[in-house]
Amino acid sequence: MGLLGRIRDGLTRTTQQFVDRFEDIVRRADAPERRSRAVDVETLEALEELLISADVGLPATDRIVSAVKSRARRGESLRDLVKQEIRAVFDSVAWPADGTAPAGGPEPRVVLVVGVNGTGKTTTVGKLANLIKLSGAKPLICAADTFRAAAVEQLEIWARRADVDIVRAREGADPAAVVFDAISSGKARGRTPIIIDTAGRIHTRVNLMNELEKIRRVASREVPGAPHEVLLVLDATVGQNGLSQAREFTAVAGVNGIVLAKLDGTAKGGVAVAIAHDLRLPIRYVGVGESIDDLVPFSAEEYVDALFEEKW
Ligand SMILES: Nc1nc2c(ncn2[C@@H]2O[C@H](COP(=O)(O)OP(=O)(O)OP(=O)(O)O)[C@@H](O)[C@H]2O)c(=O)[nH]1
Ligand SMILES: [Mg+2]
Repeated sequence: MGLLGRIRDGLTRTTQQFVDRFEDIVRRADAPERRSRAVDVETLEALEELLISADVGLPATDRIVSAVKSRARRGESLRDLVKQEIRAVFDSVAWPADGTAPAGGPEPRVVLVVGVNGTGKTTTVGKLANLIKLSGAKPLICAADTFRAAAVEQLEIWARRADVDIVRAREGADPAAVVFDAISSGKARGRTPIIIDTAGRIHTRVNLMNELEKIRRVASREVPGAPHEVLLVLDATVGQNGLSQAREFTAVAGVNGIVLAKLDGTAKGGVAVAIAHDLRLPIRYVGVGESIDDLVPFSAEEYVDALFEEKW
């Protein structure tokens, strides 16, 4: 099942409310007798309010509403205009075919997973290892959360479930040293990518953020261009707060992709649009549950369909 089905599957009642309200707006605006006219002010306001309430954020909402205003000239349906505009936001930050693209480049690839406490990092590492293994690669998990003893055990359970190798830290060890071990082990055993789980950290705590810098330094010494992917895991249920976290992490840890976890538990899925629009970062995966197969590669097309299509 694709992203579309998975999001619909995990739907909360509030997401249904969003869809219902959107349907009300477009049904009126796209009625045959109104279709060739400019969208009226009440409709624009209702749309604006709906997008803000879904956490699309002001800048992206302004862009979408402005595009809709030009309808009279284009004669398109309001539904299509909104969908096209959001697609364009996502497409403008999709990964370019350069050295950051998943295929090719120096090996092992290094994927660093970062974020504040409890957003879903460890779970994401487990699910991602599974997803990558199913695609035929041989990933290795690195347990660089040396902060909590239970963190390594939690990750070992995921490694067993996904049936992938894990390099673990001794409790209290330097996380950068564990990353070094994991990359060495990956080279020796022919494993790629190395997926690194890190401790949760508040983005405003300087010493913890410095630790990430050290991990990056060690990785870049071992493999050119590493870490190739720095995935920031955001909890979709915290909405706009995720944007300020993302700004801090991007500045210090060089985040170049987002995992939007817990999308199954929120009506605020619009935050994905705000992330792409305001931060210019691509959403790479979405988490839609707590099981091993509950991580789905992000597709702008399916995401927009899930949010804005009436057929459920
Ligand atoms: N519903 C749902 N729950 C999720 C998802 N991803 C993670 N969780 C749950 O969120 C909780 C925290 O997940 P972890 O993976 O331990 O989060 P973490 O970021 O590693 O936490 P720390 O290491 O303590 O910072 C767990 O109960 C997970 O099962 C998701 O996509 N959907
Ligand atoms: Mg964790």
